[in-house]
Amino acid sequence: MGAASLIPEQVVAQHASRDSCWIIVHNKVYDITDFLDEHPGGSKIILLCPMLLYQCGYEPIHPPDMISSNLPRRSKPSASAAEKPETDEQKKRQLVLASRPPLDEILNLHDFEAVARAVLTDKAWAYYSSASDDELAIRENSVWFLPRILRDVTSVDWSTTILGQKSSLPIYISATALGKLGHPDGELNLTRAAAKHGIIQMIPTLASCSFDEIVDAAQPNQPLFLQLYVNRDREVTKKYVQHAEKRGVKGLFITVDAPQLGRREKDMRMRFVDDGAGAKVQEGQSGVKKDQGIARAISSFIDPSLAWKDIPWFRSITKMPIILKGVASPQDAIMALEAGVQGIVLSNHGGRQLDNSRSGLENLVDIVAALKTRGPWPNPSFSVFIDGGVRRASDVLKALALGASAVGVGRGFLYAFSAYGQEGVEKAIEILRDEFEMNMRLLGCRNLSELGPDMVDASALHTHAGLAPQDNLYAATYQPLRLAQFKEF
Ligand code: 173
Repeated sequence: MGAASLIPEQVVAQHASRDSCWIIVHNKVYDITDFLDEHPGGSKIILLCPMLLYQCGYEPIHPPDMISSNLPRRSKPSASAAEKPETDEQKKRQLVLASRPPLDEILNLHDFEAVARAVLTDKAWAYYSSASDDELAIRENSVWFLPRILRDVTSVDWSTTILGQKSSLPIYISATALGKLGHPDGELNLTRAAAKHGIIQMIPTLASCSFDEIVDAAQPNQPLFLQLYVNRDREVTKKYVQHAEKRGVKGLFITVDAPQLGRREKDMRMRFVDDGAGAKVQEGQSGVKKDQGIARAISSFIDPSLAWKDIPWFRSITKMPIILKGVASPQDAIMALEAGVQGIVLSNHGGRQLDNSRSGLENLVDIVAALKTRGPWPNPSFSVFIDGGVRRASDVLKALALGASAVGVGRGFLYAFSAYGQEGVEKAIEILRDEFEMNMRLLGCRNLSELGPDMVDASALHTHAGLAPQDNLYAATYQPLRLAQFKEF
């Protein structure tokens, strides 16, 4: 294409209103004025463009086939945008990537987190790591083991089944959005590693890769689950769910703890820092509040009216097991059982939704006790999962001892592929596998059915004092009292 057809970024930025809206995707300029009202995420977010595209990127948010399957019907690429030179941030990222510790020096999932923090862009790190408000609910660890001795633990087996599907670990990969913020292959890193190691991936509704791309990357008969954000337009949801079932998905995890996205202030503040000239477009013309983080900006399609009365409808549109993801109270757990769903995930959404909401682990004991009053336990047709804060096999074993069927790991794998791609995820799985072997031996458990509440001390489970994470914002602004000062001498 000749130089004459190159359109500078600044020119595109002038077309950011309802009357004329251009965007840049993959270095092509599109006039999408007519498409504005049909955008699933609403028109406001599009009116952030082209700034948004440069800020958080089109790629992580939209599947690659989005523009080819939607836009060309209405708007052909008008021209190519001027190639953007490599930014300082990109150059720095290349240097940091080149100096990562070798993978064999990675000993645990915290190591991945540290490497991910260094290699991710500030924006991606802020999005992935942020929790809500004061970030108090993000981690929890108050259960201690009571191991048994003198049982022949030469061979130990930590394999299991999850919703009837074989899994080499009592862990599934929980859904996390926007995988391409961390690595160019996004969620496919997880799909491929899961296939190699026999674990199950839950595909997020808001994956960067398209649903079909992920399913196509899976091996024949590789079990996959789907996480669902329910659309205000139920026809969209119905089509999506039925397509997933047709493609062989083995479980539908409906997120029920996010009628509105929590305030992730790290994520929100990144927009302040990097706005630059684009902020004018945002404030003056788009009506989208400047203080929205990435997640809030793309979540407007989620239906806050979702209610118990909708469960029979979900049952009527699919035969997949239905699991409610984000349950926190015994009353809701019983309502889920009575509503006839096949399970629940006890979760506080990785501490990203209601801050100060208790962890899945903490809620597990009361919820299992409540469920026991309503029928057989363990109940083969009703599974209880937990997620949140899991970095070690010991975290998983504690949950299983207290009655969970399996445990979801989200950020742990996200950081592994952000740092090392598919290899990182494989290494994380191998580390967890080794930890299971050692911990099961040390616990005196030969298989997972030998785990039980008698092997853990959960008496400090509700003791938040002392175990509660620090409120960093408070700590940074609080001015401590000072002791009497000596005179200078
Ligand atoms: O936790 C999240 O970030 C999340 O679930 C989400 C929801 C909507 C849009 C993007 C991410």
